[in-house]
Amino acid sequence: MVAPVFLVQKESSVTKKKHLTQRQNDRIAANQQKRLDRLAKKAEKVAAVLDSATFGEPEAGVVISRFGQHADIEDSQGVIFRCNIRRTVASLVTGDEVVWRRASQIQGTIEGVVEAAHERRSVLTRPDFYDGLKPVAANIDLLIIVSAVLPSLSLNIIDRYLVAAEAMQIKPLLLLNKIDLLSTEQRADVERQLDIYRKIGYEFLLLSAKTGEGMEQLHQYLQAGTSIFVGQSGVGKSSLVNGLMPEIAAYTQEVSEASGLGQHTTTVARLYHLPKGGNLIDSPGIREFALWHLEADEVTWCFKEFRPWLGRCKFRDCKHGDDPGCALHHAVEIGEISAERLENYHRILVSMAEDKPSYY
Ligand SMILES: Nc1nc2c(ncn2[C@@H]2O[C@H](COP(=O)(O)OP(=O)(O)OP(=O)(O)O)[C@@H](O)[C@H]2O)c(=O)[nH]1
Ligand SMILES: [Mg+2]
Ligand SMILES: [Zn+2]
Repeated sequence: MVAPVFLVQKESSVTKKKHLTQRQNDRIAANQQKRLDRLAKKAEKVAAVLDSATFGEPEAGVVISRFGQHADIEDSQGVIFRCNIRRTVASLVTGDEVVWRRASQIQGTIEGVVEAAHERRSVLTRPDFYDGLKPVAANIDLLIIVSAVLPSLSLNIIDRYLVAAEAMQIKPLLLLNKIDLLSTEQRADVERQLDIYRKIGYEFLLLSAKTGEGMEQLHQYLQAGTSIFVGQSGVGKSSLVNGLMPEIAAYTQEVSEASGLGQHTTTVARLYHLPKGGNLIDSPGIREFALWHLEADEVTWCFKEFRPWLGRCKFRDCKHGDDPGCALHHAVEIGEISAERLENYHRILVSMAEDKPSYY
């Protein structure tokens, strides 16, 4: 099933789906109206604050986190200021480079205002069922796809993320966490499964945030540029951040105790500077990365090892299913493409068609 966290259930029967689609549409419209009303109210408040405040000279800054109408902006000295965002700033996410001005007097919790955002080098987006394609983080150099080996290793989910990484042209790194939970045989089995990716040219790391195994290697990948952890909730993204930066672990603990939830679930993306260099963004877990926004042809292209074989099928409109003379199937037979990858490719195409919201 393809769905961001808070999503509707997949409907199996066609009639049920039609019925629900109408209900979904009504709900979407109602929710959108509510959201617009809320936003308008907030914008009024923000405008009132901005009108009554005076600001210093424009400065350069980086977005550490974004919360609705506010953003935490880091100045060139590494100090963080909570800022309002001008309505003229169309989109602002963690990692964005901005021009901002500090308030001459703090207004409530607001210490400045974001005036403009620079053009992005890269952007991580994900399709939201209600809002369309939404940016998650900007100026990313390395997309670290975090999975946990237990309860089970899902190559299908990994393949979805790899498609997203290829589509966004951001270099991926596969990271398998919680290997402390595996027996020697289970570990050998996982390594064997991952060999598929090694052959394609994707790098992967096995590690444990719990025991610290593999953390040294991870450090090396993170030293340059900005990396982001993505993956399902509970795979251990925040635990890895804590392992990399022990000094912030206490902070995370405090926050979660204060919330009384007894859980650490991350709710907004946040950028950290690593002590050995490089930036790391921790992001909230998502169930699965939807790929509605891609065309079937694009998905095919995003299976990197398929590329040399494309255009070589007997039929120009080959769907690479059981069509005769399919070059991809030939490549599977001679061991150049893994059967699992071709299978997951078809699963992705099927799920894209099934789960796409009606207005996409
Ligand atoms: N055994 C074991 N458990 C781990 C490891 N890493 C994390 N965990 C546990 O897995 C659970 C989830 O960890 P988090 O770091 O909160 O997961 P997350 O990916 O940040 O989750 P979200 O913020 O919801 O996306 C916690 O109970 C951790 O203690 C590991 O290497 N080994
Ligand atoms: Mg987390
Ligand atoms: Zn084919």
